[in-house]
Amino acid sequence: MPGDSSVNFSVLHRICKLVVLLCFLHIAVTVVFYVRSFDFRVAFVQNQQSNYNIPMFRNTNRVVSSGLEPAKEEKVLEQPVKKLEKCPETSPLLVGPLRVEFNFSVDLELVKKENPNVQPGGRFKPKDCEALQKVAIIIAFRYREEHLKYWLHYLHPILQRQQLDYGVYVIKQDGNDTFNKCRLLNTGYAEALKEYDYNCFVFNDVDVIPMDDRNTYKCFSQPRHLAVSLDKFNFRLPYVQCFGGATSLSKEQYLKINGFPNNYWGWGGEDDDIYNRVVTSGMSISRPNSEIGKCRMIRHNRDKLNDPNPQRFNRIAHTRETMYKDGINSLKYQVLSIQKLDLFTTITVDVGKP
Ligand code: UDH
Ligand code: NGS
Repeated sequence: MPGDSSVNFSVLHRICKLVVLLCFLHIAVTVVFYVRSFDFRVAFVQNQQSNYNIPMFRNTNRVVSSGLEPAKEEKVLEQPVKKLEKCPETSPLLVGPLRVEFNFSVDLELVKKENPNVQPGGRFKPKDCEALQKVAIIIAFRYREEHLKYWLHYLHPILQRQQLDYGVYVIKQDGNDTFNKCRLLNTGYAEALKEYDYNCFVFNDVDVIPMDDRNTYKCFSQPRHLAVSLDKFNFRLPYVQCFGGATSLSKEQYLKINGFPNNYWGWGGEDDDIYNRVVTSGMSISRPNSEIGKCRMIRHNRDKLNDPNPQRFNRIAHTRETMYKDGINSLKYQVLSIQKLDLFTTITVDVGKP
């Protein structure tokens, strides 16, 4: 019958349609599963290829939001922390002799812009290699803001080129009593160590600027005198025991001499006492040559509250007897404030009275 055959045909047509639909569905499901398993395999291969163990990956929660709905937390697998190679013994970034002048005024905002890699508190470490030393630079300070600006302007670029992992600490004596440079330097040593595992300490007068970036602000096998040829002494060492202006001591060397004397109030002699400590401890002074060791000192008048200390000659005559009683092991101070500024950390301290 013609009616029957048309019914049969329509049924057949529907069955065919269903089969085609099922086929599409099957293909779609297969594709979805295939793509998912592909993602997983890529992730697995990446993990296998990495040299690092799972703890090196930090699984952090990143907040993502389209801006229209509340931020959601999304798990993001961070890149592995790359182990950097050690920096070379001599930095390839050094340029040698530098022009150092003090006939312009320094804008610290500009210094900050020119040194974008310096972190708050005056901290820096090279990005491409692991620094050989962790250096805390300590400056004893009071009423020398203009000098400090020059120091920051010149030193930050030099220290970065020297590929050091460094921090700058300006230790400011509070109040109006006689200046005590060594108590401030000892305080700087103690406070810097609370913040980071420094293994080298540079003690730099705020008005002394190196004129050659090959004069590396790091530590050597013997305590180092860095400011060896100052312009004010016609680029000569004024006397062989001279150990002032800028020096570096490793943590070990500093502890071996029991740090610096705490009882020199006012100007003079404290650097000679440190020299005596070094020699008494069986160490010697290391120095760069007089070309590399050239430095400029900012000319200035004698500071108020830092008159020559009349007791200094008597004190340096007795370093040997006093050095193990008076030093970092007997240091007393009170921190009044710590400020992390853009280009340095400033610590204001009460170091007591004479
Ligand atoms: N310092 C201060 N404020 C002071 C005194 C000293 O910040 O009031 C710091 C500063 O880092 C300075 C360092 O301590 O660079 C050494 O100071 P100093 O007085 O021992 O040495 P400086 O060579 O001056 O700077 C010596 C007196 C120069 C008199 C020159 C007269 N023409
Ligand atoms: C010596 C001082 C040192 C001082 C050096 C340079 O005489 O503390 O001169 O001084 N020693 C004594 O007084 C015992 S300077 O010309 O840089 O002001 O560092």
